[in-house]
Order: sequence, then structure tokens, then C-alpha cells
Amino acid sequence: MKIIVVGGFLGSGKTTALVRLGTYYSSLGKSVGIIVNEIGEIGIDGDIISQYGLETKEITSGCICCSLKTSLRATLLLMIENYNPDVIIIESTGVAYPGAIRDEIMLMNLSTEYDMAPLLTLFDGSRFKQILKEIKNFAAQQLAQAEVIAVSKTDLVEPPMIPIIEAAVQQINPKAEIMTLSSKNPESLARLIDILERSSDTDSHLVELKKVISDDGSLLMAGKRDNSIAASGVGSFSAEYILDENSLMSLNDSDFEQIAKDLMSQIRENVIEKSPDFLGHIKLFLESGSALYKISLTTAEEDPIYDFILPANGTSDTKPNLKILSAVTGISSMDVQEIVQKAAENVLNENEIVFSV
Ligand SMILES: Nc1nc2c(ncn2[C@@H]2O[C@H](COP(=O)(O)OP(=O)(O)OP(=O)(O)O)[C@@H](O)[C@H]2O)c(=O)[nH]1
Ligand SMILES: [Mg+2]
Repeated sequence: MKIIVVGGFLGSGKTTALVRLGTYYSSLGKSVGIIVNEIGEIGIDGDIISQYGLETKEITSGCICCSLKTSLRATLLLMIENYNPDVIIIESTGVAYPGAIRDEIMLMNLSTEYDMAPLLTLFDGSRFKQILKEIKNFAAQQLAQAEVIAVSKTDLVEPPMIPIIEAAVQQINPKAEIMTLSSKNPESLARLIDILERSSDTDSHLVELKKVISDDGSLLMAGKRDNSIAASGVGSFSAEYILDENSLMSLNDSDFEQIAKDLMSQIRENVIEKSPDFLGHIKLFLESGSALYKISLTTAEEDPIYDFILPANGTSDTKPNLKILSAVTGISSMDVQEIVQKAAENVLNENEIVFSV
């Protein structure tokens, strides 16, 4: 069994990369299990990944690198027991220290034989300047333990900037292997797959870890016991609204698209008012009954991105619903909550959609 841990700041492209990796391994006939961790109570990535037919378990309401380590262990053991996949891919939250997750797994003494892939951390090349301005220290901490750093979304980066970004990242972590990754470039995925075939330098990590394990098995290493969510300075809130089917009858696909857009733009405007240069990830997932809409925003400057609009697969018995997950810098969780709830209620009421929470 291969275990791959994917880290990287909010919205850096982890789920996108992981779906592509998972789909690739499945196409080879390998069984794949995905564990995805989301900071909020309501997760969205698990729903997205499941849409691709990949076996997925979601861990929500905190970070598996700090507050939810025991949930990680339980989920991993259950996945191995019930499904025993050839490949397990774990996506951390965007505010986790991914090295702590790899270390924690290594300390679990899993009874199954496994091969830990080199620790992969994504660094969003398209937000290079904003990351250095808003969250330099936190991003540097995330990068410091990586064995492979993929500068992601390079299709959005001016080519002359790429070596500059690579050099900056290499300076933060001189030992890491640096590569570029873009969902628009299949060759970059092939390179990543090659690199992940290798093994993590687990021996040297274990030697380091053993120096810092207390009698109860927990880590003592400075920095590792920090609450990564607090250290990131990110405020977050997630919510789910169950939508009454009868009140959706008169709406068509373009109405739903407009609803998702209106909601995103209201949240965006209000977040910008409190945090003009925010970085993070605001994601909306709307299941109308006949279609699925996913829309994403990762900086104050960009326009929201429609990731997909898909017909529902017809077998789903989920009620129409709207999920919103907002995690952004420079704003408190309470303020995020107020903004999201107000915007959602406004937009749903304006469209005469009856909802419950
Ligand atoms: N142009 C471009 N967009 C990308 C690429 N990878 C991801 N994206 C977009 O970036 C946004 C965030 O991608 P995700 O894969 O959800 O990022 P994430 O790291 O999983 O986000 P969190 O789990 O919320 O931290 C989405 O709108 C993606 O479509 C890429 O290589 N190129
Ligand atoms: Mg994700």
C-alpha cells in the first residue's frame, strides 16, 4: 500500500491534483482510498471527490495535523480494514502543517505494510506575491518539511516568473525537490506520479522523531504542537442549507448559476471590506436536484471560478442543498460567519427558495 500526503495552503490546488492522481491510479486497476480533511464542520471536497467515483472519507471540524490526530488514526485504520486500498491519498486542510501528518502516520505503527511517498506540498504560483505579502511565515512553515514542492497553477503564471518562484521556494526549503504542476498540463502530472513512486526519507524522519517523542507517544518538537489553525490567522465558517424542492420548481439551470454567482459576489464584497487583500478559499457547492454547481474564489483580486456544472447522476438521494465553506486571512471566524449567513439568507430569500439549516 502506498500512502501519499498532499499539503499546501488553502486553494492551492490539492483537491484538483488529488482527483487527477486518484483517477490515474484507478485507471491502472489500483484501488484508491481518499481521506480529505476540511477545517469547517461542513465539507465540500469529499462531495467533489466522490463525484469522480473515488472511495472517500471526510474528516471535518479541525485539522488532522493537530486537533484531529485521533480521527486521522481511526479513519485510516477503518479504511485499511474495510477497503484495503492499494493507494491512500490524504489531503490536509490548507491550514495544516503537512509534515506533522506524515510524522503522525509513521508513529501509528500500522500493521499493514506501506510505503510512504515523499511529502508533497503545493505552492500556488499564481498567488506567489499575495502569499509572500499575507502569509509568508505560515507558508514557509508549511513548505519547510516538504520533500517535494509543486509550484501549482503554472498555466496562470507568466513563464519568466516561474524560475523566480522556484528559486524563492527553494530558498525556503533547500532540501526539497521543486517541480511545476498545472491541471492544464498532463506532462506535469506524469512527472508528479514518477516522483511519488519514490519513498519518503522516512528513516531520517524517524530518527528525528524518536528524539522528540514523550512517554505517551506524543510529539514534543517545538512548533509541531502549535495549533496550525490559530497560527495561520485564517477565519473560517462553513454552512449547509437544505433547499425545499417545491420552491425550486420554477428555477432553471441558468437561474441556479446566477444564484451561485450572486452569493459568491456578495460574500466576496463583504470579505474585502474587512480584509482587502484576503487569501484563502471560498467555495460554494450547489446541488439543485438536476445539476451540480461548484464555484471557487481564492483571492480578493480574482474573479470567482466555475469549476464545473454537471448534471446530477440521478442515483443520488441527497436533497437539494447549498454548501458554503469560507476560510480567509485577515478576518475573524465570527465575521466570516456573519457575512456568509447574511449573504446566503439574502440570496435564497430573494429567489423565494425555502430552506432549512
Ligand atoms: N488554472 C488553474 N486552476 C487550478 C489549478 N489547480 C486548481 N485550480 C483551481 O484552483 C481552485 C482551488 O483548487 P482546489 O483543488 O479546490 O484547491 P485546494 O487546495 O484543494 O483547496 P482547499 O481544500 O480549500 O484548501 C479551483 O477553482 C481549481 O479549479 C491549475 O493547475 N490551474
Ligand atoms: Mg481541497
